Amino acid sequence: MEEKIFDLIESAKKVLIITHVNPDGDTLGCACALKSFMGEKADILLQLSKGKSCPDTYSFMPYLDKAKTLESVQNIYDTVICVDVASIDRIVENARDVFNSAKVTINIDHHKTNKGFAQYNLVRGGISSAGEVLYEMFDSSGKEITLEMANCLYVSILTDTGCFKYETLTPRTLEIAANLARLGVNTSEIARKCYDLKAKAMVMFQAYCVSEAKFLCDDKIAYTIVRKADMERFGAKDEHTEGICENLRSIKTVEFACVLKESAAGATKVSLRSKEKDVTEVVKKFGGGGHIRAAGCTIRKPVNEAAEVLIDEIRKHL
Ligand SMILES: [Mn+2]
Repeated sequence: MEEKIFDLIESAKKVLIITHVNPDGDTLGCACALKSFMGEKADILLQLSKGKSCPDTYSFMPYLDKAKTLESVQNIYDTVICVDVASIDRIVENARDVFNSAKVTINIDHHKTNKGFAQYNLVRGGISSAGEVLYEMFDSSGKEITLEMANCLYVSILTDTGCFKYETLTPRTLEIAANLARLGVNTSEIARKCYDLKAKAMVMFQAYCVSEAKFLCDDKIAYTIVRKADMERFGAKDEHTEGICENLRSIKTVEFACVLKESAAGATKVSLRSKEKDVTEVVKKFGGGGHIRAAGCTIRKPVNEAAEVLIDEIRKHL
């Protein structure tokens, strides 16, 4: 499949690279690496809801300033490549039309819940990051990985392994990281850009959300609610909620950590993390997906009601 997809990329005339909604380091790293490789013929699409911008953290990455948005994307692509996109519902609005009308559709991913929604699917469930999957594709092609591509792939791997912490990390992942470092990636600088240049509003807002957390079942379950009014009060942006869940999970007793975020029209977005349990089993009930220790879903209820049904479900898996 690597070879086939590589051939398709080489022969494509106009390519749209689709990142997932609420873009993270992995999807952006893959998109920038692919764009860097393909040059002029490729565009990146950022699926941002109206008035939202790409996370500031990743503004140092190349090509994102010229990325298309859901409003500006046009139906001019013969090939689309989705990167780190777990399912077709993570492609929204105009992007779905572009996807559906493309001659060739490609899906490069590592979510074990990915069912392979494109014509060509390079899906390696359980691999650390989509960036690692993409690295292997470039590596097996024999083409040179430039420093610019290496920087982008390093961002993918660094962020999706939680700084080389998660159990998806294998000797091969570390080998790849070492290869990228040999190509000239400044690993400490990238780590600093991804983790140590946070907005004050983010740190203060997260401290507040953690202080408001509720604990259940002998502190095995921890959850906190992210309310729009609180975000406004702190001047926090959507991207500033990244990391709250991991922070709660880092408490010794906590097995399940959840963040419930007030979303549009009485719906609630849920992020779920665990230490040992498979959280995809929990979010499955609500139509969600993701990874074994990190998954998400949307519950079509206001936050307080959503918290109740979610906690009821989690208790079954304790
Ligand atoms: Mn990923």
